[in-house]
Amino acid sequence: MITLYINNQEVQVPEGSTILDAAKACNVNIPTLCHLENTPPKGLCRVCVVEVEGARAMAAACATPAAEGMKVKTNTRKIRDTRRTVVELLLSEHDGDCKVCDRNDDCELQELARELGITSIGFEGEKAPSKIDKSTPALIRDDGKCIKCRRCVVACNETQGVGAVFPQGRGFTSTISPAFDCNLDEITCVQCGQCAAVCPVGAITEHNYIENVWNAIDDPSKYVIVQTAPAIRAALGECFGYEPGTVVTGKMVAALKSLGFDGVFDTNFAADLTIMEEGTELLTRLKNALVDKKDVALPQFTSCCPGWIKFAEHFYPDMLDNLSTCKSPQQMFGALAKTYYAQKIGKKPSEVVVVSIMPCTAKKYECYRDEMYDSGAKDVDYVLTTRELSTMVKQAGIDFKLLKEQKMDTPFPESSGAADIFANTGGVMEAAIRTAYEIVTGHEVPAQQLHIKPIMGLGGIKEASLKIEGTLPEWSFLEGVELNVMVIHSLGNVRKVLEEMDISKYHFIEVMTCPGGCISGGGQPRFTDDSVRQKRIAAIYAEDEGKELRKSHENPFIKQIYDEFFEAPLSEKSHHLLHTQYTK
Ligand code: HC1
Ligand code: SF4
Repeated sequence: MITLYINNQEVQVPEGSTILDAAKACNVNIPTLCHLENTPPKGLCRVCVVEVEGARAMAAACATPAAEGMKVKTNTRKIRDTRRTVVELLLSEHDGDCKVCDRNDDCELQELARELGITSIGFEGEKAPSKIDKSTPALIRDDGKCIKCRRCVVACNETQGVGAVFPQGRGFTSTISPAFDCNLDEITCVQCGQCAAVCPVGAITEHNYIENVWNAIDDPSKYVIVQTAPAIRAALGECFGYEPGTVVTGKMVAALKSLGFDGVFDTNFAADLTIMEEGTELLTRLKNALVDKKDVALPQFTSCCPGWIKFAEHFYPDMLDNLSTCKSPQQMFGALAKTYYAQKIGKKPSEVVVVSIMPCTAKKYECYRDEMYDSGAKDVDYVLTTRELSTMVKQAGIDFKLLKEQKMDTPFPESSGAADIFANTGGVMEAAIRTAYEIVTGHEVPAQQLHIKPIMGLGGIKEASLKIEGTLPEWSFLEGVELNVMVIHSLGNVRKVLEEMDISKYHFIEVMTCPGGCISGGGQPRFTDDSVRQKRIAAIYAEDEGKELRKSHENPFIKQIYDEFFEAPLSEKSHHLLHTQYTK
């Protein structure tokens, strides 16, 4: 350990720590606009300058190693003046108007200018060129607002292994953008929005559909329903001052009803449906491979994450047969809403508008895919992020904290704990195993044994082996089989697995594009670091553990929908509405 002094406060940190780490360890805030945790320091923005006793020049705290006996000052007049100059220079070339910016009141640059007491800008700078790219349904990029901090470059290249954006050109005309001045829809961008999640300003934001949704709500000829993804409930509260990891399901439902939606439903119901379909698909693939000796694509990969689907299409098209044919829960819900539910309420698919609240920007892209019109109309009409929902609530003047909790509407009022845990890495796999194990053995898994510890938590590549014993006669081909499963999150880790590992021994692999899974999707409240991720994940597991229904196949409304509509998993009707095939 190293002992050093920050503002005369003694602090101990492990070897290899930076001054920024040491300050954090003793709760001293040093501002930074470029640093991202778990990534190498960049020292680009120079906002984190500090004075180190005996050093000739000020040091960037994010890039300076902590040393034994070091004496650091983080808030002298010289430091404040320097930071003010740095921020004024950034503002002088920033082509943004806070009043009309999507990030107004949620902008790190604006916040820093306020903290530093900047009331005028002492420099007349050349403005960076403003090119606005609205080419994708997921994201909007504005070069003019970019402060070249390169957080998005790190998120896209290192975390996601995509490499869609990087520095181009030099001087004032330099940009952080796709190569050859392309738009995002012309390159391999998977529209995950991790760039937008880490952008400190309004240079990359979600493509906003709030006005479209208000218009639909105001249109008397439309019946507008909304579904909420598993991860929203553990994060939305942050937009209204709650601590990360506060579950606000009941208030969220009440807010959506106040906004004027005709029906408020849970994507979690469709997550339970996904488990019925995807679990049955896995067992069918295993039977075809082990009993009928057919040439079957194994391991089966989960398919609920649209960023992952797009990544596979761009980079690993030979793996597409390995993807489950299940649509994502979002899209299953849309297809169900415009058929089964529309029939129940006597409406045509075209009269029903389906809005999704998702933690994810790629979901905006997913609903426009050609495969997603199986109801006879666009199955999901508009996708709003958690952040956009909070904006709508604020626009409507609703005091979120004062709302009385309400329940989701029928005919999909309940979902299982297995559906809750879709929100975090490892959850889809655990949910699938809960159901598959009981189908195959007929034995109930006791509540204390439902979690599969090796695939929980923030590890990027996790695995487990589960020995199947005591099968029912029809599943005897699985007796004694070790079911090998893997769970991966962040596409950079997926690339590592697919490039460097032999995956032939695995039967089922879960992939989630974003770090930690949907709980830190590109549309969640900013700023998400590992401590926030852990709190949201803990909240989701607590939801699951607090439920009586913890397995998808036990959900009585799932049983009802198979009785009334689909007949059985993988039936002809379910193939038509709930499944699709991705082709090269
Ligand atoms: Fe997700 Fe999913 S879990 S992909 O992370 O399978 O976005 O929350 O809605 O569709 O259910 C996202 C979350 C979400 C789908 C489900
Ligand atoms: Fe890269 Fe994802 Fe941003 Fe596209 S959306 S530029 S893939 S981080």
